[in-house]
Amino acid sequence: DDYSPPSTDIITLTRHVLNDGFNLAKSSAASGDLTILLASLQTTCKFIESNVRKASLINLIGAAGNTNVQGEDQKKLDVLSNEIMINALRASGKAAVLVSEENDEAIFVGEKQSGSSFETNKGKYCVVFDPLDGSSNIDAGVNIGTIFGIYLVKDGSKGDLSDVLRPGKEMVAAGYCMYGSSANLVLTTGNGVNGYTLDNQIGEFILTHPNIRLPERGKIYSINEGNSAYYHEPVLKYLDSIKFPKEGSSKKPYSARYIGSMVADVHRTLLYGGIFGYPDDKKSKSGKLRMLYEAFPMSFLTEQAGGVATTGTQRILDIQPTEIHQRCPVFLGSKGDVEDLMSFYKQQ
Ligand code: P6P
Repeated sequence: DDYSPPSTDIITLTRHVLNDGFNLAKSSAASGDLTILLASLQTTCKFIESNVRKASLINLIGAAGNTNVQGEDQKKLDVLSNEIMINALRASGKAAVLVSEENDEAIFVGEKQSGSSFETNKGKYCVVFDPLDGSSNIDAGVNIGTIFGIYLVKDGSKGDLSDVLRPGKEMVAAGYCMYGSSANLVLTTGNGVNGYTLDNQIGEFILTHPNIRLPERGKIYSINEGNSAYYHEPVLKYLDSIKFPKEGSSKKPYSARYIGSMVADVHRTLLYGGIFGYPDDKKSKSGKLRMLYEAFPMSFLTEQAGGVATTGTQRILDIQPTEIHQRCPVFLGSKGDVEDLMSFYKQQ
């Protein structure tokens, strides 16, 4: 019969990061600081998940009345998630600099906070994050998520802006937590990509998707074609090539899947393959997605899962940011598909 006894060897995220050969940044491997930082991030995700889960029940839906640095209406869940994340990361004692999509300026941990009675310890990690990406979808019950990237402060640095204005390839860890039918946390510390599912009964993220690898090619493209009128030539030619395969070629047209929530679109791309894109166009000169806390973490995950992440002409992780909220064009996904896209830029 197909009964299999419940596993008694539960691999939680914390155990997996601690013991299972994760390639932690050397200095942190000894002290376990990254593990403690990731533990505080997990707590944040559990907190946010529980609020997202019951949002409409406790009337959290709807604008909180103020707007964020992006000029978008801040939903109450945004505000809550941002505060939870900042407080948890400060309290971890492992952070030096925080950059949030919801805050105009970077936060330097360890400085006396106005109104707070306690001095928080400063750590050696910088966390850049979008506490609740895709929040415009909250009211419709569409999957949303938390995205984060982690840098080790530069040697000798006490933690300043230059520690976060660095190419994504200098990140030591990155991940997201998607709040959907279950809460899925997907993480890399530079040694592959692993997925964990939150078991609400025991409050632990359990390893459910070990060593996620992108297929060489997929059959799905994910892009907001409502922007087609503004697209540059290479994008239009690429889309044409996958929607109307050349006569006689064995290729079939790709399927279109666009959720409009980056975490959900990237999660599906990592698991099923294909290509996700938010290109620059005649209306948005640098595209829409934020470099530090959307493009970099998702590109790091994509490369660690065997995929490619490009602006169309440049590897995203190589870009040197100059401003914490700057945007960049994004194409990421299966190697074969993204390289096809890049070939249309090369023909320019
Ligand atoms: P559009 C959500 O607001 C978001 O920041 C990302 O999560 C998502 O990929 C993108 O914007 C969707 O943008 O213009 O297609 O609605």
